[in-house]
Amino acid sequence: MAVERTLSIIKPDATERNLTGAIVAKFEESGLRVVASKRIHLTPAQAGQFYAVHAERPFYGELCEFMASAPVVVQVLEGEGAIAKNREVMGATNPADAAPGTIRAEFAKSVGENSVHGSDAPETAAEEIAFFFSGLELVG
Ligand code: RTP
Ligand code: MG
Repeated sequence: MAVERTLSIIKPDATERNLTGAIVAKFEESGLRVVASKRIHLTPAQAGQFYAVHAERPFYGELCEFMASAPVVVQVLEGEGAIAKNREVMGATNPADAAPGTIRAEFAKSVGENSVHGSDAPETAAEEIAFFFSGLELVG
């Protein structure tokens, strides 16, 4: 399988509860490598731009408000099949459905406040990485 890069966000519910290290440990234990990382506080407009694909969904307003409610940690993860591997480590969107041992099973508070984001395909991964990082900030 090819080496890929994917965009990860540790969401406000997790940064607020000091779970950044525990979540990064899960990524690293799975074999993913952190090749870029920064802590930022999104504005509601920036969150809205990032999640524009969900603009028509009923939870969009709530999602943008939540993502701007506290700092997030945005990271680029690299590894063999990184996009699928990251989503496996995250677990299902709704923590009630997430497999035991996954980040969302262990840490997520609800389907909305679910601790992490991960890109879902190579095209979205490339777009999402470029949204947050310049090429100079990616250090393999
Ligand atoms: P993400 O994009 O954050 O990695 O999560 P995902 O692919 O598992 O889920 P997606 O369907 O893309 O939804 C994006 C985020 O919107 C929030 N959400 N809230 N209240 C709700 O019913 C609901 N559904 C989704 C979650 O924060 C989800 O991760
Ligand atoms: Mg998604």
